[in-house]
Amino acid sequence: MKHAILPFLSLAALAVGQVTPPPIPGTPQIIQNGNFANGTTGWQSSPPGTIMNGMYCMNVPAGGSLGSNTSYLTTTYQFLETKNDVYTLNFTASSSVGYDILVQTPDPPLDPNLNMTAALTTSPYPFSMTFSPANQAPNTTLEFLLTGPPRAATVCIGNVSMKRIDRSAWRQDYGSAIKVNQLGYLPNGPKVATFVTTNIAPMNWTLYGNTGAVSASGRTRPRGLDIASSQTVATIDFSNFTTEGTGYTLSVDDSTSYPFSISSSLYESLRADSLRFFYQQRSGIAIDGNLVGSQYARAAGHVQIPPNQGDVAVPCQLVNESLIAYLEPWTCNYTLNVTQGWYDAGDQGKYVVNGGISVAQLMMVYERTLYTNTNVSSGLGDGSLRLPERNNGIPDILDEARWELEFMLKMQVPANSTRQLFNGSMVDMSGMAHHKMHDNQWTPLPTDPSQDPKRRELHRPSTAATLNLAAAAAMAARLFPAFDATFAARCLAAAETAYAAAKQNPAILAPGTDWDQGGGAYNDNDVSDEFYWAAAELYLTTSGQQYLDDLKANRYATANVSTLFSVPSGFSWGSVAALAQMDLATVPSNVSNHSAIVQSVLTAADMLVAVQQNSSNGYGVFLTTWPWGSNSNALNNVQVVATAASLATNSTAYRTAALAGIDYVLGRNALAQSYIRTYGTKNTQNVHSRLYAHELSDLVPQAPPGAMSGGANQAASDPPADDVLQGCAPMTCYVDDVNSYSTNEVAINWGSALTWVVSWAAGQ
Ligand SMILES: *[C@@H]1O[C@H](CO)[C@@H](O)[C@H](O)[C@H]1NC(C)=O
Ligand SMILES: *[C@@H]1O[C@H](CO)[C@@H](O)[C@H](O)[C@H]1NC(C)=O
Ligand SMILES: *[C@@H]1O[C@H](CO)[C@@H](O)[C@H](O)[C@H]1NC(C)=O
Ligand SMILES: *[C@@H]1O[C@H](CO)[C@@H](O)[C@H](O)[C@H]1NC(C)=O
Ligand SMILES: *[C@@H]1O[C@H](CO)[C@@H](O)[C@H](O)[C@H]1NC(C)=O
Ligand SMILES: *[C@@H]1O[C@H](CO)[C@@H](O)[C@H](O)[C@H]1NC(C)=O
Ligand SMILES: *[C@@H]1O[C@H](CO)[C@@H](O)[C@H](O)[C@H]1NC(C)=O
Ligand SMILES: *[C@@H]1O[C@H](CO)[C@@H](O)[C@H](O)[C@H]1NC(C)=O
Ligand SMILES: *[C@@H]1O[C@H](CO)[C@@H](O)[C@H](O)[C@H]1NC(C)=O
Ligand SMILES: *[C@@H]1O[C@H](CO)[C@@H](O)[C@H](O)[C@H]1NC(C)=O
Ligand SMILES: *[C@@H]1O[C@H](CO)[C@@H](O)[C@H](O)[C@H]1NC(C)=O
Ligand SMILES: CC(=O)N[C@H]1CO[C@H](CO)[C@@H](O)[C@@H]1O
Ligand SMILES: [Ca+2]
Ligand SMILES: [Ca+2]
Repeated sequence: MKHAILPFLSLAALAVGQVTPPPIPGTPQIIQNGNFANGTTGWQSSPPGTIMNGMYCMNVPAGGSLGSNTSYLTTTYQFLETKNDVYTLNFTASSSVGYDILVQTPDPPLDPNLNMTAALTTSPYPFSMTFSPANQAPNTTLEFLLTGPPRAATVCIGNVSMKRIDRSAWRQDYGSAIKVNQLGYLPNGPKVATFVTTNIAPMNWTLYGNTGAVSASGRTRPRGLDIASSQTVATIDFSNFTTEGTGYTLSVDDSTSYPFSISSSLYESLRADSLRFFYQQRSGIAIDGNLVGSQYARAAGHVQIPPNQGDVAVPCQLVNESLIAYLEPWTCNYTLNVTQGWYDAGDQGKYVVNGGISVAQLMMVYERTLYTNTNVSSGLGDGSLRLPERNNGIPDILDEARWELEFMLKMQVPANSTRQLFNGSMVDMSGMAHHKMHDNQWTPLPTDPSQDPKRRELHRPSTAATLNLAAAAAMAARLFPAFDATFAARCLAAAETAYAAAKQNPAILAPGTDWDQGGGAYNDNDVSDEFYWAAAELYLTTSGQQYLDDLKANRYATANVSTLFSVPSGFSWGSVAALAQMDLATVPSNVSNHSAIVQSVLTAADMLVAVQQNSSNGYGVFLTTWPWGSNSNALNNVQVVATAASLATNSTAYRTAALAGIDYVLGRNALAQSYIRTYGTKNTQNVHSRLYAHELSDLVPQAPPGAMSGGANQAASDPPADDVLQGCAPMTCYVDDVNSYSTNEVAINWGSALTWVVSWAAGQ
């Protein structure tokens, strides 16, 4: 029995019990002539049947096994099933001999989206089955697989009805009109809230302590229209109030904020919890319930114990699949052991490109402690995190980073391997890194990683992945020598080999067409920034002249600041020049134009502070657009401003701006939404993740404390978003629904932005 379908089985159990799920109203009927009022139109069966008392009845011969199709009833027309939508199927059925049948919506060669058993009894029983398709199925049918009664049976089926979930009653929840950082504020930091009001005159605000006593009061500052939310707002600045405490609330008129703290240890638990997300995303190791809670304990994922097919000997894509991805039949003739690493996001694929920025940000958290007066042992050192490697003599944050690095190293194409197809030619790709590895089709939500039965496949090497490996491994090579010289040397060799291979093959790009067969594309047409980053990290580690020459010849060396730092949208997995620039500015080296590099960080930060202070920005967020995963873009901009604080003489201004920029993800936003699990009164509940799809199945938990959702997406598109977010203002394009992968997924590169920022803030 595959645990991958456990949630379905549990629903099937519901169906055969005396309980039916709550009714789902409305939406168009998918099944034509489901009550057989028009005879057998739209239906076909074996053996042929007749309509009796409004039901389609067949004399099914004895024998055969569940799921085989010698006897069946099926629709003759095809219909669409949308990936990650929710459907309910109702039907009434009886059999003169009690036995189990299988109900499917088949879509070969993919697994059926609906695959549930129904236990037939002699009296007609009303079945109701709710399911959420794993894969897009444009042309599926509904099939009752009737083979298998112990004796010949008369089976009757009637009132067949299937509809999409009806979300017409959904309303956006804007939360309290007074938007605060629901975790709270640092005593010596800025304390600003945003109040949604149509009143254009200043109003009185009051800060109450947890006993209800007045702690402070003042006047709001009307700000006019906040463009990104289409809300008229005023701000409340209570920065001067510094008394630590819990349960503070702000009030204006009859509006009251959610409670928050003022505490000098405000970000300490979030620093640790943000890293716990990475531990719980680990592949290839059992997750220890003693460390993170028994509800999160799980077996090692993808270690080739059935039903897993990976990740110990993973082949390249089959040519019929790669033809769709690359328009040519690429494959390879080796397998790789690519265990370990972190699952990328809500899925269980592993991507070198996205792994690169994520592991780099974790290493930057550590490296920062070497060059600022911050002590790694507070919060990040050995024994500080809930990891299996605590107390092994190595800083825990580096232990976590190493889990991903080990995976990335394994994704490198072996030396002297056979040439591989690219653009019609056979190319030597030795030393490059495979772009990604993942299932060959999507699995349902939830799926336990150890129970994923799909074929795992390596996808074509890419220049971008190769440079991500080079950059991340080069960083590791300078951070690990004190703890594990052998590992550091292995990283350096891999980084240099990868860099040389990328120069040999500078334009093997990951195409946008390589998506939706069980994984995302992570396509990127500009790899100059990846070259710039890899050269920078290799130079900082080795002082090699070749890397410095390449760095200076790279077009990013002379690019303007907004290009280098992706201002104002924020750097991201595909735009990584900012990572290079921040490391060149902060890690000691002999780079000749060091002061110009430092100045570029300060200039980028000034541009971001200007965005924050713009009169149309009522929330103090470092964004003007809301792309997919916008919370990470906002936090990556905080990283730039916070880095400026360590480089500037007027560091207080940058520090204040960066701290205020964090408030956005913790609730100072148009929806008063804390996007971080368990932090804040109105925090995200239903992240899109196969590990944490509690909304679909009680058998799995909600996401753990510190997991951050991607957040508002002005181009949101997924089944819930398409239904409920039409015409939304960018900052409000968010729906806390497990199926909203475009607004509510979790991802390692978003978690790493959070980790960097809150690790910095915890030290303020
Ligand atoms: C299924 O049956 C329930 C209970 O009668 C009803 O409320 C619901 O609307 C039905 N759904 C469909 C898709 O027919
Ligand atoms: C009934 O089925 C016939 C074909 O068998 C079709 O022509 C007709 O339109 C159907 N009527 C309804 C009401 O669906
Ligand atoms: C029955 O199953 C066989 C083998 O799986 C398949 O080739 C055939 O098309 C199926 N027939 C129907 C009517 O579904
Ligand atoms: C469908 O369900 C049957 C019965 O539980 C099971 O044997 C079969 O493996 C399932 N098929 C898939 C593709 O999961
Ligand atoms: C189908 O549903 C209708 C309306 O609820 C009901 O009157 C009828 O008895 C049902 N037919 C069967 C065969 O269950
Ligand atoms: C606002 O506060 C001021 C000073 O505390 C007070 O004089 C005034 O009456 C208040 N206004 C309102 C509308 O409560
Ligand atoms: C905070 O206090 C300082 C010094 O008393 C004062 O200049 C400033 O206006 C106050 N700021 C706010 C927002 O009240
Ligand atoms: C891959 O193909 C090359 C060239 O045909 C051959 O020499 C090599 O042995 C093959 N490797 C494997 C693992 O099959
Ligand atoms: C695969 O890699 C893991 C982790 O490095 C290792 O424990 C395991 O032995 C390897 N398996 C094989 C077959 O090489
Ligand atoms: C690759 O080939 C070179 C010669 O072409 C040889 O020196 C080297 O040992 C080979 N490396 C591996 C890992 O087989
Ligand atoms: C920091 O000081 C520089 C130089 O005086 C100035 O240009 C910049 O705007 C200041 N930045 C902030 C955030 O105040
Ligand atoms: C074979 C077949 O029925 N193909 C259809 C699948 O669905 C798409 C989109 O709905 C149709 O355009 C095809 O004709
Ligand atoms: Ca450790
Ligand atoms: Ca790029």
